[in-house]
Amino acid sequence: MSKNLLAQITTSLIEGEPDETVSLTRQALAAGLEPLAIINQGLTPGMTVVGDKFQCGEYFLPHLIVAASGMKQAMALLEPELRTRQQTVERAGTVVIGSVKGDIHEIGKSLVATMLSASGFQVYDLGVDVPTETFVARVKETGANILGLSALLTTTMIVQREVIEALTKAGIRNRVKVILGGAPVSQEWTNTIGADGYAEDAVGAVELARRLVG
Ligand code: B1M
Repeated sequence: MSKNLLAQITTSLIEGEPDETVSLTRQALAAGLEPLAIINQGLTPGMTVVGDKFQCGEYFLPHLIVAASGMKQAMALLEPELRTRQQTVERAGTVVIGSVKGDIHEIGKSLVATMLSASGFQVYDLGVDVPTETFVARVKETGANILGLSALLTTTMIVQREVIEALTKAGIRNRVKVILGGAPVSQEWTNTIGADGYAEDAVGAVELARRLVG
């Protein structure tokens, strides 16, 4: 019965039924399943399959968005339960992310943030049009090991360089891996400004972040 519920949670994510994911998560909690088991044996395997299908071209952006929304809503139910039981999800790493100063494009950045969070990272999403000094301050405060900088405009890409320079000036550049993304950004630009990695899409960003934190 409980194994069946976990398998159904996995399937609901793969099949893009977020309401079903939430309802099954509720049922699993009511049936006495541990929140960690629901995450590790129900939700996470579902997200992994969705990511794999996206990468091999079987799934597209809307599939990712729907699955990530199901996972996020289910996590919102589980997190208070985890706190009550004083359990913690093992975090893959801590990420500070935002769209750089002057850039108000948020959809792609938010998708990356959601996917990272759904993949076990602790994510601090600072939003859009984030001042360079705010990135530096939040990296310091949170002890993040990844900083994600999104830029959708050729005019705001250059701000990614400014943030890296500000991290160096603040003496914390070697503490954090900087990853870049956004339509005009490329691996070449990443190399030019001395960032640590570039990802073309949200699934790539998760893989990159995992690789960088070992
Ligand atoms: Co704007 N816009 N926009 N826009 N807009 C683009 C980016 C543009 C390419 C459209 C075009 O001309 N064809 C163009 C940029 C040209 C350039 O500089 N090369 C452009 C422009 C010019 C502008 C304005 C200047 C227009 C104007 O006012 N004259 C203005 C600038 C505003 C500003 O930021 N200061 C502007 C405004 C807007 C809206 C506000 C209307 C709106 C944004 C609404 C919002 O986000 N709330 C908007 C939109 C929607 C777009 C397009 C149409 C779609 C962007 C989007 O959401 N894509 C876009 C054209 C396009 O891209 N086809 C365009 C879907 C999203 C899932 O993809 O954001 O690429 P994307 O994210 C992907 C990857 O890039 C990657 O993963 C994501 C998921 O797969 N990724 C990362 C993103 N961030 C990442 C970070 C990572 C890793 C991967 O690690 C940290």
